[in-house]
Amino acid sequence: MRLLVLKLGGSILEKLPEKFFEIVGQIHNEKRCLPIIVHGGGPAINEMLERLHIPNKKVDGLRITTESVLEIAEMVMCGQINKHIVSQFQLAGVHACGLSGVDGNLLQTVPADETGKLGFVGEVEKVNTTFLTTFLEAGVLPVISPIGSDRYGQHYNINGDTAAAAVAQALAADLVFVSDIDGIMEEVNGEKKLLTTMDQQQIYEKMSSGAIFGGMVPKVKAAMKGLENGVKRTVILNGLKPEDFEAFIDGKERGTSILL
Ligand code: X2W
Repeated sequence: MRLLVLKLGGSILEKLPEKFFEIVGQIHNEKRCLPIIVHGGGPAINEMLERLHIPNKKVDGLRITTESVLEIAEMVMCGQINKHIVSQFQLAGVHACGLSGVDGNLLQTVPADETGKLGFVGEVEKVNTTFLTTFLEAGVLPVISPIGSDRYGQHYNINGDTAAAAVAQALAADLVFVSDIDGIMEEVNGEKKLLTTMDQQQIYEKMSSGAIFGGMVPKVKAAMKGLENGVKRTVILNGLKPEDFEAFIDGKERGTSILL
């Protein structure tokens, strides 16, 4: 059975139409493939940090995570956002269950940065696929928030794209970044054009020219690392066009595919 990790970014969550959840639900219920959801929550974390007057800074798309930032990231993503997504799927008739990377030791995490500059930002060392498979075999749709734990019980804030790529890699699944754009666009003679594929060289060129920046950096890096390590296919798709999403599931070309 084809496994499909869907990364739902924080900036799209409020915008995703009901139809999107219905289509993923149908795909799941009809076993056309087995979806697994990994979500983010950047904008909601920003909002809560601001409300609580907690300093907030990002470096290359990664949030510097002090103890108080970690507390908020965990509260917002594992609580508010995760439960919101689970509810949306349940309304669409899917048996969904929210998990964080801490539950069942799902995302076994190490610090992302040895220098300590980023604080409690984690990177996934290992995914407990046995635990995850239990849910899939029981017909449950897992909805995963990117908070992980190390062997000492310390929790970490993991970038959502990185977490999604790690899960896709561990399951040798396809990885779809559900976005609010049709894919990566290129400007040709003043007109924006969709790039249907993008390879490693093009990505590096665009990163060094600054055309790919900020939150797009961890996304393309996660995509490339995943592809090098067993992810079958990585695509950036527009979740605001659920019919495009369904077409992709049914084998049609949509969005921007990232290639090695
Ligand atoms: C992210 C986790 C949320 C995330 C953060 O704190 O914003 C790190 O940067 P999006 O909405 O998918 O960007 N973690 C380490 O990735 O959310």
